[in-house]
Parts: sequence; structure tokens; C-alpha cells
Amino acid sequence: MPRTIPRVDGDRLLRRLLELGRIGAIEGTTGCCRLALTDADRDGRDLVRARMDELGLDVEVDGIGNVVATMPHPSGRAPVMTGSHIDTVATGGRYDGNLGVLAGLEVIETVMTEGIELARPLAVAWFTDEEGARFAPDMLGSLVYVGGMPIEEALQITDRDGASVGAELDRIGYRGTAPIPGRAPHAFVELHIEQGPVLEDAGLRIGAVEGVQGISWTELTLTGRSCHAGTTPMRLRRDPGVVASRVNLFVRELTGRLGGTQVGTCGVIAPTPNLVNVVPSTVTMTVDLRNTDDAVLTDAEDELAEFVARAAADEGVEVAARSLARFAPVEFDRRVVDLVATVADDHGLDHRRMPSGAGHDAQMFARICPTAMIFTPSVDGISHNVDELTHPADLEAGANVLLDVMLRLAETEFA
Ligand code: HGY
Ligand code: MN
Ligand code: MN
Repeated sequence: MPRTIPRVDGDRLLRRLLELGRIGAIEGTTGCCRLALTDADRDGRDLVRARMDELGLDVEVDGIGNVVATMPHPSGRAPVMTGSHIDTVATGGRYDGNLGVLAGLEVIETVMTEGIELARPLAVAWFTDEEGARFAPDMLGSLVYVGGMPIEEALQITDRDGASVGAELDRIGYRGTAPIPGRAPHAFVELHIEQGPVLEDAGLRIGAVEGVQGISWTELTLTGRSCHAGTTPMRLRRDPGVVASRVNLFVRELTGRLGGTQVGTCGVIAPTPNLVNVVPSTVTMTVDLRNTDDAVLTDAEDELAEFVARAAADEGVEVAARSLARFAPVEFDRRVVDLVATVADDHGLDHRRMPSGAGHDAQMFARICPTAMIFTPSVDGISHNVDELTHPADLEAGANVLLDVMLRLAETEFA
């Protein structure tokens, strides 16, 4: 007797995504801005929390504002957990993170509505500050959940204006009391948009994600001397802007030379006072380096540090470097990756195994339980862009794979 595969309500999922996407909506676009722990993030949290309460889930908020909602179950056994994030970058899309949380909610609503009996409960979570765009590092909430950073340290992290994580959690009313580190789930699986071009270019529907590449974020504060743009001879200048430009060009040359999966980005280049007729006194900039090979990533970091020191010395500029994030590459559990691929096959969805170029909360859960991810295609491979788009059929297909994977994990015992 072939197994009947339950299905999600794709229209309901899409409605929920559009509803959440209206919070922090960026006028004239389909994007949204819900930077971590801002009022918009609070409003998005409140909306998803209300959906969890409507379902009668057991909702817990921990000390860093992570929220875990578990379906009622007589066993009290560790749940199969899914989840992601609902904070966004400042020019975010509707699907990055949000899909994983709302699809998880959709999976649980489907299971409860259809009265599907399970050996253990399912849970869906969102994790604080996954983006790291306001408070570095990224994946902050899930890192704390798995015990990767003491809560005291995380609460003291500040944004560019000096606001701390702890104070902002209090301000939006999301500093909870659930224990940290959090309970290890039986298994963790995250549905996420790919955010790159691989699946779309290959005409595939599902990615069975094998791991996440290494991430290195460095903040550089370059200090020269501000002076008049018209009266100061070039030979007397100590212009941090020139150093920042050389560093940016070096990063592009370095990635070209290293090849492979090496990528590099100078996303923040902020001169002070940022005026047309003033040679900047300081420039604050960031360098984001990533690679699937940790040894090559370390070499890239060393080369960067040497170049920055040389370029600054040439210009008489001082350098202060600060690491904002450093995560080694992560490999997911082969058994869960294989299950994602098997389910994609059973659903008749063309798929491939692949690494993740972006960081995700799942990479933290890989430290404490069998973990993997499911990718759905991104149109034109873009994300962290208001035009981010994943077609409704792919959203629904991804959620159906998530449902089936979670059901099978609930019946799987890992030796
Ligand atoms: O930076 C990242 O990879 C993720 O979007 N936080
Ligand atoms: Mn994300
Ligand atoms: Mn993101």
C-alpha cells in the first residue's frame, strides 16, 4: 500500500508570507526592512507569535529572544525542529528566513489539522538576529541557543549607535526566560531560499544542502587626518579613503587569484565626515570573506591583514581591525541530507546536493543534533535585494518536502 504523502496548504503559506512581508514594507517595492530588534522586527515577531498561539502551540521565549513553538504531544520527547529567522537586512526580501519560519508553521498546522499521529512532537522556531546586519555576528540567536556564545556576552553587543542587544530586547519586550543553552532537538531541518543562481541555472527545484561555507567578517577603522579638499597639497594628505579603495580592489584581486568558492565583499565603506570638500578623517569599512575550504579562508585573511597594513603605512594612516564573525565551514549530517534527496525524489522534484554560500541558523544546530537544509530556487539568483523572488510553486514544493522530511525524522531513531 503506497504511503499517502500529506500536503501543505500552499495558498495559506503564500498568504502568510505576503502578510509578514507587509511589516516593514519598503514603499514601492516588494521588499521589507526589519533589522533585528527594531520596532518592525517586534511587529513581525508579534504577528508570527499570534499565529503560534492560535494553533495552541507551547511557545517559549529565551533570554536572547529566540522563540520556539512546540506542538502538544503526550511523549514530552525532544521534537523534530525546523525554523529560521524573520529579521531582514535593510533591503531585504519577503522570503529570506521568513519562508523557513512560516513553512514550519504551515507544516505543524497541516499535521495538527489532519490529526497525523507522530512518535514525537514537531517544533518551529525563529532565532534572533540571524542577519547580523545590525548586531554582529550573524546567526547570533542560534549561536547562543546551542551554547556557542555566553548569553552575557551576546547581550552586550552594540550596534553602530551604541544600542545593546540586551537593551533592545527589553525595549521590544522579547527578553524571555526559557533556559539557555536551549534543549537539543531530536533533529533540525531548515527550509530556505537558495539566494544564488545554482538551482535556477540548472532547472532544478530542490537543493539538498550538504553544509555551509566558512565566514569571516572583519571591521577596519582607518584613521588619517581630515583637511581641506582645496587647500591641502596631495603630498601632505593622510587620506583613509584612498586606503579603503585600495583594500576593496585588493579583495577583488584576491578572490580572482584564489578562485574556487572564494568570495569577498566590502559591504560597508563609511567615511567621516562624508562631505564633498573634506578629506575624510576616518573610514570604517567591513570585509566579508567566505570559502568552503577553511585553510584557504585563513590564507585569505592573512593576505588581507598584510595588505591592509602595507596600504595604510603607504598613506600614513592608522588601522584598527576587529573580527565581527568567524565561523568555520560546517558539514551537515549525511543521513538527513540523504533523506532530503530521497524525499525530493519521491515528490518527483529534480534536485542536487550543494553547499550553502550564505550562513544559516542550521549551521549552529549541526553542533548539537542531526541537521540539514532544503533549498528552493531564487529567481535570477538574487537575495538581500528588494526584488528577491521565489515562485509560489517552488515555495509550496519546498514546504511539502519539509513536511515529509520532518514526518520521517519523527519516526527515525539515530544511533
Ligand atoms: O550573511 C549571511 O550569510 C546570512 O544572510 N546571515
Ligand atoms: Mn537567511
Ligand atoms: Mn539573509
